[in-house]
Amino acid sequence: MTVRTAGWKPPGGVAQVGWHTDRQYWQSCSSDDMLTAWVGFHDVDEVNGAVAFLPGSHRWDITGLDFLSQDAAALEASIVAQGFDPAPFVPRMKRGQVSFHNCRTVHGSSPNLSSTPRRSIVIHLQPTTNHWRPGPAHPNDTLVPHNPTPDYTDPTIQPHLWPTPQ
Ligand SMILES: O=C(O)CCC(=O)C(=O)O
Repeated sequence: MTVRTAGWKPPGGVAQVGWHTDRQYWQSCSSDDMLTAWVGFHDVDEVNGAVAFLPGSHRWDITGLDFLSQDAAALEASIVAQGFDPAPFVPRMKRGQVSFHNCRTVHGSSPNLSSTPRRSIVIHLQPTTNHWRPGPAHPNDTLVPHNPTPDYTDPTIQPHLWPTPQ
């Protein structure tokens, strides 16, 4: 588990987070079964940029989808062309509530159209089998010991939340 401050979404309708999966940023992890826990410090909804999810997308084969594209309409068209549903689910959440998403779930968030910042924190969870592999570094890699490569097992940084199944 790694805690990482994430969300400072200023008011004014500028910042948005485009569709993406967290897996695409965690290339240096061996596991496909990581989770993100997202916690808002405010009530969130469509107005102040709640995180939106594409239901079931953790099961999609996304190799044909270009999440780095700046063209949202083209990306949506390619989602449809692959036979997937681009209709998002936007959970309205009270401050302090937690949402969990699989690292392969496609998600993003819209601009904050309210008059106050939207702040949040994210917690990254990994199975104990996860280990470093060569790949583009993630900021989490700077938080963990290196022995000599990033070591995702240090319980000081990565506490166990659930015992390893016997
Ligand atoms: O906080 C947001 O608006 C987006 C968060 C997100 O995409 C993530 O933590 O993976």
